Amino acid sequence: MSCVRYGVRLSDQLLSFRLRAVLVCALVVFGLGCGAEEDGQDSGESRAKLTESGAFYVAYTPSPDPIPFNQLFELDVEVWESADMANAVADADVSVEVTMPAHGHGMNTEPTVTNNDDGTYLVEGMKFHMESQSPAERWEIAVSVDRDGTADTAVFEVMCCGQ
Ligand SMILES: [Cu+2]
Repeated sequence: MSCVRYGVRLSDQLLSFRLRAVLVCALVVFGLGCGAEEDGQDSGESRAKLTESGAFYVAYTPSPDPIPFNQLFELDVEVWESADMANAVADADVSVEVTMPAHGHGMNTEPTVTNNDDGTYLVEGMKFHMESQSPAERWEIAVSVDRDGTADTAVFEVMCCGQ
């Protein structure tokens, strides 16, 4: 909005045609830039977030990174009490459920989770056997954390594969 107001004010000052053309180009470029940024946020594949009820903060790092298509990969999952990452949660039960919601299926492998007793959890046996042709065909990695009766889940959206 401020861009538009600014443009109108400048044209009121009877700028030369050439200068106005440059200004319009700049506005177009600026607008496209903003749009691309918003698209990026919409389809953003955050690797760290609060669980749905805010009980934990979960982050993951795949290995290899980026995740390869149709090959086994691992996740290094880290769990904290809150987003400030001050206190690691080392004594939780962590489980992972992976689905491709658009197709109503999961993986063909059964991942295992090993507690490293330091707030990190190793997930082995992951494999994405289908590629995401569009954001609708994303995979979702639901990481569930259960500690002392407090259970909460963070769902990560992942496009398969590469980039
Ligand atoms: Cu599928």
